[in-house]
Amino acid sequence: MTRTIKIKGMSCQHCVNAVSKTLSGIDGVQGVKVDLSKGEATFEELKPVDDALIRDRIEKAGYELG
Ligand SMILES: [Cu+2]
Repeated sequence: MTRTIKIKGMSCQHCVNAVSKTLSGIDGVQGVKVDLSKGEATFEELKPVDDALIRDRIEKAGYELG
């Protein structure tokens, strides 16, 4: 399943890389694409991924789900 999430706080390519790496590090997440101008990340879920886990990892990386 393809999922798109909104992420607040990204301002440059460094942020894009940090968010990509963070999401890619979650078990079951693959093919992460981050759109800086839209403030969005799109990825494939190979298995159901807990929303709370995504939120937690994004916040630990210094960003916020929008
Ligand atoms: Cu940045």
